[in-house]
Amino acid sequence: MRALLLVDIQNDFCPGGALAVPDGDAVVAVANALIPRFSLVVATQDWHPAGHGSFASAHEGRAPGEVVELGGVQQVLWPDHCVQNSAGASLHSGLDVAGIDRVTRKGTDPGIDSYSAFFDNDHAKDTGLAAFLEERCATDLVVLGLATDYCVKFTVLDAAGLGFGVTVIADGCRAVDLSEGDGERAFAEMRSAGARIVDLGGFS
Ligand code: VGL
Ligand code: ZN
Repeated sequence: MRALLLVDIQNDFCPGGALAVPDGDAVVAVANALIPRFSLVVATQDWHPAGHGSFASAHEGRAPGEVVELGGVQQVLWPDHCVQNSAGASLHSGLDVAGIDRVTRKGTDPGIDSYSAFFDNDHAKDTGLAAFLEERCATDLVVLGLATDYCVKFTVLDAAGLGFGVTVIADGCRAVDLSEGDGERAFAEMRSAGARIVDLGGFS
């Protein structure tokens, strides 16, 4: 059984948002085109408490883009984003939310970030998503969303590591591209991990 996994299609990652990904809202139409083709659809939501350790504002003298250690792993610092219950944390209003069966929230522990939909960045705690998918007999995942070089990438690497067959819809993803080429390198890493990378038009 194949499930659709929509990663962090939230206002703060779209133009006008706190951590806007260039052209981020372009993924909404791709998501909406795919949702009716799946009997199981999961969306993730980056869901940080105020003052989260991934926020530059939580580290005196630090700016977004700098790297610190958080929870024992390297952490890029971000502007405050996806604060729990804020408008920025809401799923994009254009997304067909009626077609979504379950929302997995992540990044709730202030002491560690969670790019992946499955595990915190130190892999010590899991979100429960893998158990849910197994219970629903999902063996294969089709993944798209934001951002290619962070939450999509780490979600796909963990999914492949957990044994799911993974297809990534490339034109349903957009990258932060802090360094030029980060998005393309992320697709290459996902492919090396066994993921199939296709565009919506080539998906069947
Ligand atoms: C993300 C940076 C910080 C993402 C989340 O969804 O890719 N990126 N938090
Ligand atoms: Zn975040």
